[in-house]
Amino acid sequence: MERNTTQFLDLSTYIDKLDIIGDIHGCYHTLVDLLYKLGYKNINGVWQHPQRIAVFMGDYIDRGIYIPQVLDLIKNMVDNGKAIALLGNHEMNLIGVYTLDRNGQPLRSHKKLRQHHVTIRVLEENNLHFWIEWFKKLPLFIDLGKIRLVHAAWHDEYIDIIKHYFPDNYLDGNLTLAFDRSSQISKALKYILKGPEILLSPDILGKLKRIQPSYKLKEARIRWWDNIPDNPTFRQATLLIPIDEKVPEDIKALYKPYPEEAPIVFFGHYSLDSDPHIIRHNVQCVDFGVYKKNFLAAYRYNGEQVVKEENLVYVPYNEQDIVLPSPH
Ligand SMILES: [Mn+2]
Repeated sequence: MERNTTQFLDLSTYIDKLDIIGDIHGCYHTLVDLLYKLGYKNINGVWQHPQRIAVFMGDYIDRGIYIPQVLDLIKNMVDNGKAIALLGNHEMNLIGVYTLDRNGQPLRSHKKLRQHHVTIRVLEENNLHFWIEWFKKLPLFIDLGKIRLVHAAWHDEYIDIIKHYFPDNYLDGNLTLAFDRSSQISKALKYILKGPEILLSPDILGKLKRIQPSYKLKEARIRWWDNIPDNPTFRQATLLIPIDEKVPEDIKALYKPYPEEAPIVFFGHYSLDSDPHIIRHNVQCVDFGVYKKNFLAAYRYNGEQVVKEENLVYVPYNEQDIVLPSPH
């Protein structure tokens, strides 16, 4: 089997030398700040560390305008064996709006193009198609035994479905089922790339707008790693929703808590707006919301059994990065 160039690096050789970097969303200057802080240098156009490997957790595009620079930097590292880049839900969405089914219809509705307005504006059309092909080759998850890496959420059964459907671990072949919401493979991809969610009612959204004006989603993201109590409140069951009303759905049907004794799982996606902190001994989010002008974070993994606060390295949003609001 021909090896996919984005996955040729044997990460198991670097298991105790990984720098796991959160969602960048076009914030190139902040990324350079973080790489400097981690001891990486630009040598002949390739950012690198003498001993370590970077793992990028997906969501390179949308929101910030320096997307071409971010993509070039990451692809150069990947091509030179200095980094691995995972697929994020934003890249998956972009693939969907530009891939046609056999009737010539996009796999993901063009009504969803608005999410990508910055990406489409800053990439030339040719480059847009080049990058979409590159995204299709990015790994969907990585399981190194001792640690696991995925854009949003880990779920053993869904990972097994993905392994079965995409044995090369990237979005190759016919993607129709992957974007058909009723299929098992689309549910599996949605879980690992977006994490489990609940749709918010207009009533809850209204309350949220008053207490948390920065909240822009229509869904609530479930704390999937937690053993959430029965009949929980939004505050207990979700992220970034400090409301003490009960969740009206059976939350247990929507997610599977991540076991306390499982390997450490690293993910991005959640754009947390607090200071970077440890989530749980075997659960670590590395996305602290750079596009919200918070932090770009990395976890420096050195082979430990439980995550440690001192291995979180982060830099504040760099004002040279320009983030454009999503149109409504
Ligand atoms: Mn994401």
